[in-house]
Amino acid sequence: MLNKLAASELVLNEDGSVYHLNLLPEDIAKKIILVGDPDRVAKVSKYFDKVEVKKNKREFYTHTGTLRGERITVMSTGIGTENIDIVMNELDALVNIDLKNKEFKTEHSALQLFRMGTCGSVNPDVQVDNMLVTQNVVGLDGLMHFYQDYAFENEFSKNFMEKFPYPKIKPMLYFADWAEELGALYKDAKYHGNTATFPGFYAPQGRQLRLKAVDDQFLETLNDLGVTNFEMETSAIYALSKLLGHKAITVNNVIANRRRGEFSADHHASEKNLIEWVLERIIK
Ligand code: R1P
Ligand code: URA
Repeated sequence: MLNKLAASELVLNEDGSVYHLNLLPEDIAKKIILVGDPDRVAKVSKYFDKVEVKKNKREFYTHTGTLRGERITVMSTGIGTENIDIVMNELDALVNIDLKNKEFKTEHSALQLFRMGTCGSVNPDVQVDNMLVTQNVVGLDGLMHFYQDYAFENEFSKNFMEKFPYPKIKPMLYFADWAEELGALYKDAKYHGNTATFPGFYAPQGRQLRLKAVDDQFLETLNDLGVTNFEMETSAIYALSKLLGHKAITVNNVIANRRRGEFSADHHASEKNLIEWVLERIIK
């Protein structure tokens, strides 16, 4: 690979910021909270001591400031792994590529990424309005098939790959190799689960409104293979973090129990609880 990146490959805006995130290197901290919903960004940054940077473009809203004296960024990713592809590559470019010269930096910088999201449980015993840290993640979204992958295998992945019964869907599996280092965030989560990430909210997650999903037993089948919960970003966050040399962990608030047909009675209160719970544990 050539060291100097062409203008078509590393695309920059007129002010030198990265194309979609609209950010300059000085706009982000090393510790970054990723949320799906753009409205959640201000709900997080209102806890900061002060907010120094507020920028946005499309669904990507970023606030950077300090919390208890430590620099921190919160950014919205919108929905889906295709957005995570953009977020991860452009965040990495901000710290590991010299944007002016379009050259790779010789020294690597690692980011700490915390996804603070919502999910639906497919284990009937996992209760709504509780925190679930993703230990293993199954990517059923397809993004990582476009990258040179890395080999990953453990008991969960071996069992999953062996028994996965849908030949047209090609899973890829990743895990959190940082979880235990996270102290309270990891320890205090009520659940440590195996998350499945999907390229949609309806049929891909077995929801049937007017259209039929691939299998009426989809939720039960995945739960029998060890999957705890469904959402739409973590596979790409874990996989690209691993490949790019960053640290990532997902904490999702369980807002739906799909097997019981339950949804959080007050998901706004539940979101506030998620924000306070995570902030309390990632900044001392
Ligand atoms: C679907 O409603 C969205 O909610 C979940 C899913 O992953 C998807 O992005 O996460 P967020 O609440 O972080 O957006
Ligand atoms: N987010 C999802 O992707 N699925 C759910 O069921 C709930 C939140």
